[in-house]
Amino acid sequence: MAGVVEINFDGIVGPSHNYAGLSPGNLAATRNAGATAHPRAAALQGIAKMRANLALGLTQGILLPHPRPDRIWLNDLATDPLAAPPHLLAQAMSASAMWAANAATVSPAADTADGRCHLTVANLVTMPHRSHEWRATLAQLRIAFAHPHFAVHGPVPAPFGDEGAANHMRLCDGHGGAGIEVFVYGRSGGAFPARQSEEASRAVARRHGLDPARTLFVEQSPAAIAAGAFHNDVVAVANERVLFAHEHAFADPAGFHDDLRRLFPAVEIVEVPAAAVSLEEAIAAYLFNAQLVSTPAGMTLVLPGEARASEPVWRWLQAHVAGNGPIRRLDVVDVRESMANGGGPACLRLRVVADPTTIDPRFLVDGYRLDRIAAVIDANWPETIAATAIGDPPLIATVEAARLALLDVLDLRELA
Ligand code: SUG
Repeated sequence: MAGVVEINFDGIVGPSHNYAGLSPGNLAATRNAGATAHPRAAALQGIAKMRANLALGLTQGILLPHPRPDRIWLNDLATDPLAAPPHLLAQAMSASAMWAANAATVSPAADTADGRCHLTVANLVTMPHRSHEWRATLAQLRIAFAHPHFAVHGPVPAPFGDEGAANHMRLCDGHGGAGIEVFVYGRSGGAFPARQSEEASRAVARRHGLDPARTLFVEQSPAAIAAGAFHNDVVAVANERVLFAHEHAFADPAGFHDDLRRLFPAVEIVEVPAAAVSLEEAIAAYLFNAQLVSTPAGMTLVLPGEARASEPVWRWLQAHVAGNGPIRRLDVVDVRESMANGGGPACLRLRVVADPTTIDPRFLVDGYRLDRIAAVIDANWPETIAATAIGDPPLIATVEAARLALLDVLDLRELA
């Protein structure tokens, strides 16, 4: 199809962004539980990242903050923001929808039986604060991808945990061509939950009409989950022919690599050995939670500032770029407010391969539209949220009004 490109849809950081420590197994979020958050700065950091992506020549989209607190969810639990116990209120107030990599799994049209681009909204059932995201995500996906070129699916039923694109990779010769889709699941039993179940991954592949001969189901290494890789995208990322992963990302790396080479002989596997960067260091610095993107200037890794601050990580990257490796450029962005909750550059975006003219233009941005969004954030997002203030009625009123102001500017009042 003419005009097919990869579009990164970034979740705009919502006005309720806070540090409540709601995600066991996500070490950054646990470490920062109780800290004071800066929603305005967080959202502006996200906007700056989008501007950097535009400057790289990429097509950029957005997903919007969800209604917070989630009154529908609280109502289903027979409570409301004034009466809810603190843990439920914190779960209803989370801005976790900013991590758009967990919004859905996307299979581009070139991979599917019916030639449409399929999206399955993630159920996120493992974490209570994320389990209620799917409804507001689905509402947006149905608007943004209403064109018949797309098929938008509801969530895989519980209890099969599905965390969306964060546990999915695609290797291909060019984004518009047919790809090999790789679903990475975890097995439970360790200290931390394995959020992606094999059952959910297989269900998504069936729904999307993927060719079983071009689809792989790969187990995440229990050691990676134990070290804090609560999603595969914390230890691996793929783009076009390149798989970039830590040595200990997968339970059986040799078997996975063999399968991949058999299905896609052109694959270039860049594995970072533990001897150069330990699993712990890679997870702390979010080396792999980077956007690996194709740009006119060559394949670029969009990294968080924390990766540059890590001596072993930066040394490895410098050596790779200086050598003949497939990653040609490094681009560093500051997303530290999101990082403190375990969300790096790759968590903040959902990749969709499609012709931009088939997408509702209200979900696409250029510099001018980002200026307008930034102005709304500047004027309406709280400057700080202390963990003890999450349930304060004046804060709730500010958060709700801020989101409505954004919907107005984007002409998306139907999401109110
Ligand atoms: O699900 N953090 C998110 C981070 C998600 C990162 N996404 C990807 N790796 N793709 C999570 O653990 C913390 C929220 C809190 O504790 O308040 C949180 O939900």
